[in-house]
Amino acid sequence: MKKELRNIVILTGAGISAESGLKTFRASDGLWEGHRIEDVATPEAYERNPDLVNEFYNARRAQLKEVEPNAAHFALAKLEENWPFDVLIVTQNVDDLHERAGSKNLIHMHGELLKSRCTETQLVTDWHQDILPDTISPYSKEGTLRPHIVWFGEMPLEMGRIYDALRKCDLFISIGTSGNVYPAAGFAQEARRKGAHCVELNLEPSLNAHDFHESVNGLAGEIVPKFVEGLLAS
Ligand code: BJW
Repeated sequence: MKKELRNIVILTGAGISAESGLKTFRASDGLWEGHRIEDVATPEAYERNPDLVNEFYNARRAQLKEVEPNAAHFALAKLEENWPFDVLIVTQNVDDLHERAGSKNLIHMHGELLKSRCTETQLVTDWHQDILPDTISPYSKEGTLRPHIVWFGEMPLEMGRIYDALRKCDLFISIGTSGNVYPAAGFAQEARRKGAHCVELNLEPSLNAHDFHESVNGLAGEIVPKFVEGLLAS
């Protein structure tokens, strides 16, 4: 790394939460086991069978109470606290482990398990219990509540702010994501085009590993704290 590093953008995916006990999506024992992805992660599937989709997210919401952030989440919070310039975490994860570890500057681009959205007004509210067939929206007479989750074919959240940060960052780090899902899988290319140094920290090379200047393969709980220590010492 030659140029001076100031602003950092970090993309995280399911792999960062794996050592906390949350399943990833595309491992052989992944989250979609028992559910075809198109049965649970599209707006059409939700219209067809809201109960199935709600059950899937109710179970994952309940599981959040049983897991804790791991060393990788804590290392990123430490980086944000001690780095003299901007650190933005853009997570594809819908869990709340980054915030529980202490990260503050955080975008959940695929939504949050602990929020629900009114189907009429699109208003978002904190939601910690199950969403049931008769759960009515507090915001409208007609509306129901749906999980505040970005499904395939829907626009990820806060894209303007994310691309702005990607264009201004000097270092882009991708952690625990397979590079299967866009637009997140295109972030490294965008940051690199604007001159950022790009690093991948993942168990195995992702589909877009060629977009990175540097790759470290291993468990996030081990390689992320080590990488952060190196940055803070630089
Ligand atoms: C470890 C580890 C350890 C394990 N330590 N590492 C054709 C071409 C290009 C794009 C498209 C296309 N057709 C359609 C599209 C767009 C589509 C898309 O990308 N489809 C692909 C399947 C091709 N994308 C969209 O639709 C997105 N919206 C969009 O593009 O909007 C634009 C637009 C919209 C409308 C009109 C016009 C334009 C929306 C995407 C929404 C994704 N939603 C999901 C589910 C919801 C959240 C939830 O239920 O939790 O988000 S899908 C799922 O995949 C989830 C994840 O956030 C996302 C990414 O997965 P992730 O995190 O990478 O997990 P894995 O399992 O894949 O990988 C884990 C990695 O960790 C692995 O590499 C392991 O090795 C590693 N690992 N243990 C370190 N301990």
